Amino acid sequence: MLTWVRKNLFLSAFLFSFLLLLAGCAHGTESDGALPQEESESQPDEDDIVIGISQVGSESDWRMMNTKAYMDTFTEEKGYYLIFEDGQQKQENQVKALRKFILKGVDYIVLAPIVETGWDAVLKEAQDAGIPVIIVDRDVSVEDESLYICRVGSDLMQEGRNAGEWLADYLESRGRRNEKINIVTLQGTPGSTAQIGRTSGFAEVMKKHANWNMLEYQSGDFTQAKAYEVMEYFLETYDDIDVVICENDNMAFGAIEAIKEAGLKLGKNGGIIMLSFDAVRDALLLVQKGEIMADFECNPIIAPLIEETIQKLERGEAVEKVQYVDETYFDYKMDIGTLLLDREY
Ligand code: GZL
Repeated sequence: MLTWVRKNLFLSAFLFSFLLLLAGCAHGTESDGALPQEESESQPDEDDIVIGISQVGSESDWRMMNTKAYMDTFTEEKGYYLIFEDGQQKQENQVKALRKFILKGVDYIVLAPIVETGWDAVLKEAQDAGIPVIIVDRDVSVEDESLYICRVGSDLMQEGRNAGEWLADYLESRGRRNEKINIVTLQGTPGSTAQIGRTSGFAEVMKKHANWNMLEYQSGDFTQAKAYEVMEYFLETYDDIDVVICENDNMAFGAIEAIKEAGLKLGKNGGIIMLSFDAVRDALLLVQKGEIMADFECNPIIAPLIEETIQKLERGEAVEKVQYVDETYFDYKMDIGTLLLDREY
């Protein structure tokens, strides 16, 4: 596991520096805390479409893939001038970024909101400035839904339902339909759509199974380090955990590390049943090993659908208020090796 962690730390560091390099192709300054980037001297060409993207942060493998897709899609060669701002997991940084985009008079604002609430005022400022806002990835909860044009992302509640239905089928197949099942959940960032949706979607299915017992919910904030600490606490507190739900793969990596250090087993032969969300490459390798029993995909490559939406708006065409990307799931019974061959992330 240590080698695995070292390999992945190297890979993540490489990925992060690669993205920093890539981000250099975009324009803009990191919000406080990250490496400062020079404001680009270049100005948009007359007919460039100027897009301001406010990203949540760089908290997970999923987020890195999501950011890379923006860089790969909104290129200068294709007539885009991209101003990318990393929110560093802080809403105030994202609000600052949106005000910067408004001042610059961008053509579109693309916002990946870290949490659902607290956006009404700044979205009203964008509307008053005549700048269309596209909400991406997670959702916002605002009084007036005309404050944004549309949302492009995942049906996060359905992902939670899918996980619950998969667990019900699995337990049935193992003759454990009526057995008492003790569950703990490592939740994502509190108040984020991914946390709200996955938690409530799974809870909807749990209502149909009186023998399922949710011992506790704790936030791992979508990070591996926090999840490791939370899983250590769960293992010290409960001695009969049957199922661990991790609301993203990076938290599953941390939870698995803590479970292994406690000398406990994972997997179908009497081990802890680990369910996760995102289905990034490193997690699918753990599905292949049977350490994650099932992983519910959250497609990070939403940039192409956002570009399609912007092109429609440029042509004056109407767009759907909510557009979901296609998603599936992977489990221990599947031939993950073959599936990985042509997978983008
Ligand atoms: C889901 C996205 C979540 C991912 C996490 O749409 O917002 O944020 O599941 C990421 O990996 O941190």
